[in-house]
Amino acid sequence: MRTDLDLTEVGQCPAGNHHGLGQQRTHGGKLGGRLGTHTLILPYRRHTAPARAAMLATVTRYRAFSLVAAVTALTVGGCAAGSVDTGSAGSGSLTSSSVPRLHVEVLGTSPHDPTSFTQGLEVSGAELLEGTGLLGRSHISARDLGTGVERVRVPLPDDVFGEGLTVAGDTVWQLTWRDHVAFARDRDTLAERARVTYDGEGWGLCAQANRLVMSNGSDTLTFRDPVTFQPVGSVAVTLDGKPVDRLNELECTPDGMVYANVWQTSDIVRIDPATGRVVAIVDASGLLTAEQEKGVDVLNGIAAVPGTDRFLITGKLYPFVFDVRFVS
Ligand SMILES: [Ca+2]
Repeated sequence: MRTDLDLTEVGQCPAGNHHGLGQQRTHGGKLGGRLGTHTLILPYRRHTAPARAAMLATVTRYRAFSLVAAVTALTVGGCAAGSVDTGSAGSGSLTSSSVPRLHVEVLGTSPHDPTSFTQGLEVSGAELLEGTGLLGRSHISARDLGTGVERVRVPLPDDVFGEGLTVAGDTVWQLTWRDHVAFARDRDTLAERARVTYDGEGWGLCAQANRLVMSNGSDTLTFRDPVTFQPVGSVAVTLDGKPVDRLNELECTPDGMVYANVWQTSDIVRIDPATGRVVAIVDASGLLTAEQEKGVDVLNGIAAVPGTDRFLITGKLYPFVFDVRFVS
């Protein structure tokens, strides 16, 4: 149990990008270091009300998180309210007169752990891999596609916030949000084999034939070597010539396209990574009832089903995984 929270930097809205997020202090860049204020507060600000409640539940496990600190966190969280934090799941959407707007045909549903803060979703063989976030609750799991039975679940260190994942060969790469570390894991056991550091934030990840594609919350997709994880290029994503940022969970499909959840919307964009252009927008709103939406965060998590035109999609704290097709 950690008791050494540093609250001295709490109380101001940090300057920065549209998330209003400052740089996370990693205490010399070492994982497992002292838990910094930003580690708690800034992830908190990134998420909508239900997730914030979940995060507070996590945070209060730390004895030093006093009532004063909690109130301060709520205040700091409010800093972003006027910018992009709309406070509700699935609000906002992209518009375009030149790009097709597709819809979701639901073919089936299956249960999803409603405590899983989904950050990465991918089909590998006969299994569905999922990586989740939140401090103290991040994990990676593999479950049978047919039965839904979970075969293995590996927790991340308590002070690491998990993000997207993808399979490359016999390796599963799993990102972390602001810890600047990607975990290389054994595909079968999901056990950690190595760690590689990278610059900036980690959001979504998918694998093409000879490279990985990674998002960081901006409009930039970074291409990485699938073995070394080193960057080999990048592309800026645009819709009608304008940047599309907040690119989140990713999915690479055999036709060379990259699909991306757009954070804080129910839109999924289909991107041509050769040009960065969005070539279609999928409106995935309306999957949950109004009552079900009260308990969830945002849509996030997309996994193509190999050999079909179907995708599995879900969201953070969603009760279901939806088996869908994207249609006109
Ligand atoms: Ca995916």
